[in-house]
Amino acid sequence: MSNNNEMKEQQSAKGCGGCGAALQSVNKELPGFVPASSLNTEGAICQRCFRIRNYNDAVQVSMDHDEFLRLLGGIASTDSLVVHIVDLFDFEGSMISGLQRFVGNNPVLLVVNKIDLLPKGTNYNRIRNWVQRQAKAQGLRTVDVVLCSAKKGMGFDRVVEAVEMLRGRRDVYVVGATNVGKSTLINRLISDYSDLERELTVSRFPGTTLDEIRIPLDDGHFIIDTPGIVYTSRLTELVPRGVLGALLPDKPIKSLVYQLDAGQSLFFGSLVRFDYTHGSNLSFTLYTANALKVHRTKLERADELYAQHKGVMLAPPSLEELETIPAWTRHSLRIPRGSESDVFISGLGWIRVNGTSGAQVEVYAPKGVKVLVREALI
Ligand SMILES: Nc1nc2c(ncn2[C@@H]2O[C@H](COP(=O)(O)OP(=O)(O)OP(=O)(O)O)[C@@H](O)[C@H]2O)c(=O)[nH]1
Ligand SMILES: [Mg+2]
Repeated sequence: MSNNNEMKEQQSAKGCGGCGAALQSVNKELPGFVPASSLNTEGAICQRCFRIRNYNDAVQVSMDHDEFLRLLGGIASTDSLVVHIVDLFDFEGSMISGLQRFVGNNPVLLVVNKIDLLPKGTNYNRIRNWVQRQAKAQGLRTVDVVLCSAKKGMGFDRVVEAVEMLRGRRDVYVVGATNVGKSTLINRLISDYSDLERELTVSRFPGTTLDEIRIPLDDGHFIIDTPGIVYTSRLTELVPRGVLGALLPDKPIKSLVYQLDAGQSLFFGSLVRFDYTHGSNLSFTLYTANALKVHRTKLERADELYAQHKGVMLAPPSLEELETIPAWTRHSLRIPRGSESDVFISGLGWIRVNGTSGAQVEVYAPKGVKVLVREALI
């Protein structure tokens, strides 16, 4: 009995205002920990959020996948607008497949975030058409598609307009894979369009938000932040956190052009290997984070180079980090004749193959990473 009471005194019905985890003062290692003295303080945030905000700390806690699916599945029985955010830098990697099944008859607004990462001079109309075609091909029914940068504010008037028009008098659920910018987008909505004094925790590491966070709107309805879905088909979910700095762009991508003959290979650190095996001399344009080092070599030397230099000259990851990443699997890809195509590698970016007369490439990527050929984005 007294034990029970003691437990109650150490737990709170409140969720952390930053990440949504239920506040508790029992275990420092678990989500939602706060010292007992702050347990019932209005607007308290947990120690993890405090550390992320003040020290940019990378505290990792894992989210239960079933718990997440339960949360997402619950949306079907509500009357709400669903805002599905995807990351344009990892489009196929961050689309929720089968979203329709979870959200029932509720309308879906597709928000394509992080457009600030595209190279300067990108034609956004073209991108929007591309997104619409891809979404349709994947069977996603959307009431509208909006492109924006939640971080820089680009296109944000359109986001607000679409949300206001489509929600009527309903709640708004913001859903997406981890790290696509859900909390960043809601923070911008709150700070630009309401007087609420609160801030959701955002960080450069996937898995920041841990539970639903309901933020009141002025008509008695809510905008609801949700934890991101973890897809292990994204390279960014498979690598140790120390490697993320080289994978996630934080500035507009400066695309790099490589003129290659068949029989040449590119190494992206020792994370991914790209062999050009058959075709004429072609240009390959790399859209990956500027911080990621690319190394070119002859295909016949590639095995030896990797064996000798993985984790050192071919880095990141370091040798030690490499041990923790799944071994490579090989993807044999055909680039159709006469097409402008991207070889997309989820979490790494993509390689555009220009005006080809047909080509064959082989991509080696950690097992599970989504690799595919698509119509060129840019
Ligand atoms: N370049 C760029 N970065 C962005 C944009 N929006 C968000 N980010 C960055 O993406 C990272 C993740 O942002 P969050 O808002 O925490 O993402 P989230 O979807 O809430 O992530 P989880 O809570 O892990 O599911 C942070 O480093 C943000 O600064 C954007 O429009 N452009
Ligand atoms: Mg979040």
